[in-house]
Amino acid sequence: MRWYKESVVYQIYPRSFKDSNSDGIGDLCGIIEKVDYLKDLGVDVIWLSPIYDSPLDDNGYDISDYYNILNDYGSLDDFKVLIEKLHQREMKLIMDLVVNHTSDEHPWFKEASKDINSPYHDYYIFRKTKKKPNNWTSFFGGSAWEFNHCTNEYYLHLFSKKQPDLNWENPKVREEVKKILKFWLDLGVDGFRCDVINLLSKREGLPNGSGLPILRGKDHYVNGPKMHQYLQEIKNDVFKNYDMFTVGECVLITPEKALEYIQEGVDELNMVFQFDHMGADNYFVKWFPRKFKLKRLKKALSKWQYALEGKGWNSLYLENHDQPRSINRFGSLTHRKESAKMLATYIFFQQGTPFIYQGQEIGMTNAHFTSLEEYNDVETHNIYKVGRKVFHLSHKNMMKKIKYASRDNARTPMQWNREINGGFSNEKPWLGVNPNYSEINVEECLNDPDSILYYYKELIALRKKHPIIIYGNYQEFYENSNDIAFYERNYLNEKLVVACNFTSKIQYYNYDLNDFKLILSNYKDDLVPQRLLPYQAKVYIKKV
Ligand code: ISL
Ligand code: CA
Repeated sequence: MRWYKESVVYQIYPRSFKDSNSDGIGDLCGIIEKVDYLKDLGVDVIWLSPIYDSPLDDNGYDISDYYNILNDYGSLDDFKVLIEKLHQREMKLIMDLVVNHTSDEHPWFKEASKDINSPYHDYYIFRKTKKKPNNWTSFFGGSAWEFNHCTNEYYLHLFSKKQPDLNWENPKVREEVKKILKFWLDLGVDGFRCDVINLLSKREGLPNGSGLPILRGKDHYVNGPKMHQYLQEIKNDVFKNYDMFTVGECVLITPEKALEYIQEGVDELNMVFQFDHMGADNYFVKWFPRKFKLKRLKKALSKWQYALEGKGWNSLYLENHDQPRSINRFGSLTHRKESAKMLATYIFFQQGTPFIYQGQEIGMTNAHFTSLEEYNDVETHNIYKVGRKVFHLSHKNMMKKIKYASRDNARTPMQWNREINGGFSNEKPWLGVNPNYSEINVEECLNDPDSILYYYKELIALRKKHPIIIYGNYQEFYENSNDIAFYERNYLNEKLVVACNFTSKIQYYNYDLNDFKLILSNYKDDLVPQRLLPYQAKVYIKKV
């Protein structure tokens, strides 16, 4: 057993969590203020989205100094206090590790882009060609190449042009990364969420990709040829010397490929974040939405449950800082509380380590912005331009897409109470607060015994009490239903059953519940065994 399997992780997006010094920006001291809130919720691990020095083109996923904290967020001393406070309470902390690219304002890139003979030039992927070296497109829209006038070359950026990709072929780059890892691990960090980790290795020759200008080139940089060599090296030189875990964000990953990284014994990574279930309401790219179908969500998650069973460990999530809020996507705004609890039940009782994204535990919903200017996210603005210029879509159409899919939907400030700006800050926040903060906030939840927050607390507590929730295997029923999700877990001499209604209508199922005991439901009464009220979730357990 490794402790990460039994943990529940809580993701903090520092800019939007809590502002302690009234500048409208969340910070480390704000997080420190809320450590007891997190402890009380029962989570074991905190994952911090990037807090390193950064010009914030991509809100910190563009790092200009790996050894320092962004001024907005505080100091290294604040960070040490945070770690200490968490460790005192037996909680752990993982950092975001962003090493596929740096900021273009990182000193390495500044040197590299000025001088072809600089030792840092080979830290990045430059090509001296008349035209763009190939037809790859960036994740944020447009070409993945930018011209650098100073050296008369193009450089590769799979994300924004202010995020040049590092050249992992260069052993010096790998040494730098190991140094960074050791620095934070020696400060007491307990692991890393590794950003787009399966993009590190680019195919030699950087050949053209095929298809539409969306993720074009992916065949040549997703799970590239040297991925295992790089990760093995890092594992052997760093990871294996610490009591820590990693979860690798792996775009476009299949369970088979994932196992090559996470299979027990291989342990290049401990878990991956996969994206299959994020396609339940779109055509694989969120800018092409389609109506949510439960069957798609279940099929994707069940596939991972079955494929990793006994071989590797799943990560379980419905939200993060890149995804719109799950109630808007898979639940219902008219049954907000019921559906938030039902979604929590559905995901939490599968096998794997659950990740809660800040605000999910109080049922926060998508942002309420009406103009493009209110959005901050670089992806949102880039995609708007691509949609208008390349695909010739109307402003109205693009705004509709953005309203549904923008990453800012999940980045609005955390709603703590009904005071100004939801108690996040006394000053105007860097990103607009959702006006629904007067109804949806932590304080309101703490005063309501029936709140989503207490339900999460109960879920976490149940997980600690019943090992079957962590270790049981997974068996799905009603897999073709678009209305209900239904699965069993089995472990030693126990059986657990989870039934969830994803509709606003009453649903029935056929399953012999004799001798089962109800251990959880999001409705107090009306617990007729084979019936589910709108968005109801029920969990039963029995000894076998
Ligand atoms: O958010 C996405 C689509 O809207 C994803 O394609 C996302 O860009 C991808 O999952 C990679 O995400 C990670 O790396 C990015 C950063 O912008 C994201 O916030 C991060 O989670 C580049 O570092
Ligand atoms: Ca602040």
